[in-house]
Amino acid sequence: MDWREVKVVGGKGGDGRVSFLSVYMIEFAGPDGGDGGHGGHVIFQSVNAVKDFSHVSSVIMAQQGGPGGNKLMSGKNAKHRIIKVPLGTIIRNLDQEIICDLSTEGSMFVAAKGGSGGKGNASFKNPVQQAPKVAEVGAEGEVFVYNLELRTMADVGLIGFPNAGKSTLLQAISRARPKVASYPFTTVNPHIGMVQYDDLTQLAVADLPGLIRGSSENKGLGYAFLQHVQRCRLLLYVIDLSADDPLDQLDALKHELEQYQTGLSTKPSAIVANKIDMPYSKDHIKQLEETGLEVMLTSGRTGLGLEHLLTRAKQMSEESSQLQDEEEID
Ligand SMILES: Nc1nc2c(ncn2[C@@H]2O[C@H](COP(=O)(O)OP(=O)(O)OP(=O)(O)O)[C@@H](O)[C@H]2O)c(=O)[nH]1
Ligand SMILES: [Mg+2]
Repeated sequence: MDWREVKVVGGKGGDGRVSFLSVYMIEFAGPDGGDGGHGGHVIFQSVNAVKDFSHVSSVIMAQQGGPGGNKLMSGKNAKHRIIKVPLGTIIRNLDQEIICDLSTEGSMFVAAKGGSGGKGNASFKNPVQQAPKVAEVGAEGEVFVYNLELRTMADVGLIGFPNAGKSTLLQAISRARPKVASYPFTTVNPHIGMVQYDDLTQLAVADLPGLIRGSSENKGLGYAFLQHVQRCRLLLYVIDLSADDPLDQLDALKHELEQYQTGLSTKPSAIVANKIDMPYSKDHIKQLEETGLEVMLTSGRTGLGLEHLLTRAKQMSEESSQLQDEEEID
């Protein structure tokens, strides 16, 4: 329920009315058809209390405006239809472009405007045409299709190929208990673990399902979760040192991120060179260090290097959040 396609339909405007007034002693008292009311908008509003899209239906229509009456009475404006969505909802159009990011409590996005009400015949009266028999029909509301998706707000994202040891790491550093097994694609949903520090601060670390070559083209499991990567402040590339050619792993991971969204692989990041306890694993470290990224040597299994990893992860994510704040002020 962290993704949904919805069609939104603004309410139709009410029709204008054709009517002529006839009162005592004046048979032709002139046109008195009122205007139609406006149709309602469909609006998305982000609230913290809502956690997923399970209550959001796939077609959402707003009410129609009321028709114009006689005696110049306007039709009723329809109420807007407000749909509550979770904080961190991203709204994309069908070209997958992000058009709105509802990340603060209470913010709203007008997804489909209602049509305006039609004018009644009274509005068409002019010196030449004293008894117009025309009125406008109400305009149709807007119709759009959007994709709603939920971005998890983790500080740190663990990115890696299946079996690299991401879940083992998360188990070792937090109380989260994602499944660990020696086959690929063990993790099918992102897990978030909270790392507790002595100074009472916390860091949310996301264990994301393994990426493979072609994930950005929707191969394997990773695609649906690449969206979560966008909001992580720090990316940790978890590289399996016991596998062939770690540098190639890193390039492939970066490539998939970049294919998914340009600029994603240039986020603040570091390399977690994992499974350092395995034989020959140290042979590849130099290669990784030459990439210019900081390399942290770890073993999720023996616990080696985890303390250093946590200290640096905290420092780096704080640095990047300061950077972000400064950018926002600019
Ligand atoms: N020797 C050694 N084995 C490890 C280490 N970390 C993980 N493993 C083993 O590697 C295998 C895969 O570990 P997982 O933590 O499930 O890997 P993952 O990256 O979460 O894999 P997916 O969920 O499939 O993407 C398991 O058999 C782990 O026991 C490590 O530091 N050293
Ligand atoms: Mg896993």
